[in-house]
Amino acid sequence: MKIIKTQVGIIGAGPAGLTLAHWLKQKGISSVILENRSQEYVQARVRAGLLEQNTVDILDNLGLADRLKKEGQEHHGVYLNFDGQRIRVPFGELTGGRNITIYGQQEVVKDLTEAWQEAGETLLFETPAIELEGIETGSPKIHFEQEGGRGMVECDFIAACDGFHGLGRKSMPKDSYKEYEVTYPFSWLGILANVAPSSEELIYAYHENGFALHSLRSETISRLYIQVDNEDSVENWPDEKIWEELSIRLGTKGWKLNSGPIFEKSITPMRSYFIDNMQFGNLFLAGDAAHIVPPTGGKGLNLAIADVKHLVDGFEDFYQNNSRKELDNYSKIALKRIWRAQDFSNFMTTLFHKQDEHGSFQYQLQKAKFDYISISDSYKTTIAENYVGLPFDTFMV
Ligand code: RFL
Ligand code: PHB
Repeated sequence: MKIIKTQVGIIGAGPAGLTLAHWLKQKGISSVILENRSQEYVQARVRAGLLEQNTVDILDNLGLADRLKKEGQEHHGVYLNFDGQRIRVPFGELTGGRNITIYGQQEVVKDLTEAWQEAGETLLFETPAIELEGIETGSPKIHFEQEGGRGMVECDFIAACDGFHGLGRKSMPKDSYKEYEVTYPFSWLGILANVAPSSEELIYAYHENGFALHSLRSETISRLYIQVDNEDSVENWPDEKIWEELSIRLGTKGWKLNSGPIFEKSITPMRSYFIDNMQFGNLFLAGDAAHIVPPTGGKGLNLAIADVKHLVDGFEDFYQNNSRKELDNYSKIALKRIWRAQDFSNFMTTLFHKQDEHGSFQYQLQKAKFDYISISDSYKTTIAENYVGLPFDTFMV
């Protein structure tokens, strides 16, 4: 049996696991990463694109942002549409110069994976963690499978960065946390298309046909989403129908949507989920393993990286000062930001999605909010500072 010894055993090579590994290395703490899927699969998985200022700064400080700085696009504002009326929320002047950057999650994953491999560090693909042992002790173990054989990681701590369906959360005793979950009655149909973006900045739109979002990946690739029913399937959405619907929902006077060949189409359900305790003994959860937010606020990946920041603080305190104080506070501090992000994501989701008939009480509340945002700098500031992400020193325990 293959036995690997390290200080922190990391499950999952998504944004959380990879960032944690690099950051620990910078602090002189060793780790290995186990990943269920193949390298090709992980690097091709299309997901997020919006990086908060904190996330960009962290990757930059780790020396992992060279390509991001070159190819990513910094945005200084966002457009909000309601019934064809468009307003802009500028970031710079409302947030003291903080911005967002558009750069695909799979590009982040690719950059971090390659840098880890180039440094000669261990990342085992197609190697699922199958069982955790001794998480309540100082020497936990991760049992894994590889090419039909078995192996084990012997470590001081386990970091479960293994996403929503991972093993980490399932390995916590059921009575060690409470679960909170909201399933929204709609989903997103997301596309990637070979066409120049029709807007330099993102557009979130409420329309009586439903929500739409215009995002982008590069000067030649657009990323767009529309609200669909939970029971809907991509077969019901030929390319022409998608472009027609996007054009209606995002439309405003004097603006035209560019259309082009669609090369990726998928449907994502909208869900808010989290647990109120992200650690047990020497097992710590980070990222989607512990929480899911609906993508309307662009917060999922950014929350995962924020968890990692607090986890690194904890491990550094442990290895440098022989203290568990920061580690013991991990859930408490991480959850402050998670609650904030749950609220903001829920706010953006309920503001822009069609939930009830056009003209209903719910609709009037949404419209009243939008009308107020359009005249109030305070409301715009609230949106801007949440959207670009609050600085780390905002949250204390
Ligand atoms: P990930 O990325 O799911 O990575 C977890 C990894 O763990 C592996 N794994 C295992 N490995 C070994 N053994 C096991 N037993 C394992 N079980 C699982 C998995 O294969 C996987 O590689 O979690 P992480 O690192 O926490 O990252 C979270 C983000 O991926 C997620 O929050 C975002 O993609 C959410 N999200 C967005 N977040 C943003 O911040 N900004 C956005 O603009 C944004 N847009 C989005 C999104 C998510 C979307 N979808 C498809 C859910 C748009 C969409 C459409
Ligand atoms: C994306 O570009 O994929 C994206 C941007 C903003 C969101 C969600 C997804 O709120």
